[in-house]
Amino acid sequence: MEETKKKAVLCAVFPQNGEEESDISLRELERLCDTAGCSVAAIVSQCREKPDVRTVLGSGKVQELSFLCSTLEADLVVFDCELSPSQIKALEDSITADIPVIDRSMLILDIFADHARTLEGRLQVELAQLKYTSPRLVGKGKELSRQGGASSSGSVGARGPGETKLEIDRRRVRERIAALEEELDRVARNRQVMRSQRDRSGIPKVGIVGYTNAGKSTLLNTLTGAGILAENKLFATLDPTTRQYVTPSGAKLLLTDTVGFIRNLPTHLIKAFRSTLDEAVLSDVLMLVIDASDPEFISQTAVTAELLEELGAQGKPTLYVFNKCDICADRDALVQMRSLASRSGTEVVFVSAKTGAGIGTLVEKLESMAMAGRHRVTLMIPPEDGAVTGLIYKEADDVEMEYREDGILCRCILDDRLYARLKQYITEE
Ligand SMILES: Nc1nc2c(ncn2[C@@H]2O[C@H](COP(=O)(O)OP(=O)(O)OP(=O)(O)O)[C@@H](O)[C@H]2O)c(=O)[nH]1
Ligand SMILES: [Mg+2]
Repeated sequence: MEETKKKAVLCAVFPQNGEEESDISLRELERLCDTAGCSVAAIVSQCREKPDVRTVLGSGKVQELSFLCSTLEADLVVFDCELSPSQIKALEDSITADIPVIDRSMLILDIFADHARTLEGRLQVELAQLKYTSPRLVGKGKELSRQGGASSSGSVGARGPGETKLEIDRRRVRERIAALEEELDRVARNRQVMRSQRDRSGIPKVGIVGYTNAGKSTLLNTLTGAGILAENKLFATLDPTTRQYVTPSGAKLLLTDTVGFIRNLPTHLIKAFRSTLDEAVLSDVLMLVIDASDPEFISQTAVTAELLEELGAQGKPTLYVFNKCDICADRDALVQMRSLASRSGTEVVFVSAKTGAGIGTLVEKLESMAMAGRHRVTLMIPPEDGAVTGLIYKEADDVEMEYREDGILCRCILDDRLYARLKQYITEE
């Protein structure tokens, strides 16, 4: 399929001393292109204190870009930074070849559009595209006005938001945005109801979070045989998946895998996926998965931590899972992380979701974190104290009652307070 791949020219500007960071970001942009089914034909980057207001790159570089696009027969141009609608128009006008210019966020949204499977995921992507992409699709609207939605990969930059034609006027875009927001609200309320039903089961919830491609889905598959698509692509997972996992000692946990994080993810994109991210963030414990084989794992972890804070998940008990230890090159960095973690009291484990190494330790740690302040007990309640069963039904979790001649045998999970109160009945824990 190599010959059908679209050819992209990537562009970036960076300030003095910013070259290294820009390179890292560009390498990631290359991977995003690959995920979207494009190959990178050339990279145009320029050191500038400030991006040009009109065309980001300086005029000489724009000429070079135009020349490259023509000679390489490029199909699209992707800027690593955010572009305004007028910058896109100016750039498209300056490039001789009749090809679209898009930015990193538009590319990410294209990938999201391809990977969204659930109704909620699709609605979220369409809404984000209408809000972000549609005002930017100006100059080259002609070719970009195809129908969107479930198109196959490789159509990057050639897709409009959702099923909306780009020619539709602003009023209709506004109406569609309002309708989508309403629909999403309804879906989110449903999710809320499902969430509170699950809450009542009292099973601790574990959110699997981390940078894209860290191995979150692979880890959930290894633990539960969930059969989730895990691949060497960015944003393989868009919709959250929850699976119950029973630890070898019998504790039940609900594990949720969700969309990964990436650097330079605009805040409004995060907001668009807020309700699915909440699924992971509103859990009792977080498993923060890190690709320890990636030379950038430290900065990726910083990005993840920052985004988690933005989502209001700071301070939650977090288990740092250093994954892909089977192919980890930088052992020294790992040793450093381990000693740093032990000094700061952070919980860390080193695993390979692929080979299963370290998974036993991970489960032990996870269980003790998730069950902290919770006691799985068996109670024997004499018939004359039968009234306490009301309290247990109301406040304990995972309750099973067995009515016997000599009293009521009850298995359940108690929090610290209830545990202290019912201590006299406990026969086993
Ligand atoms: N060698 C090795 N590869 C792994 C390991 N865990 C995951 N991978 C590979 O890493 C790639 C990404 O794994 P995923 O599980 O899809 O990663 P993810 O975090 O769910 O990624 P997104 O859903 O895209 O955010 C896949 O090709 C996996 O096979 C591991 O422990 N060792
Ligand atoms: Mg995944």
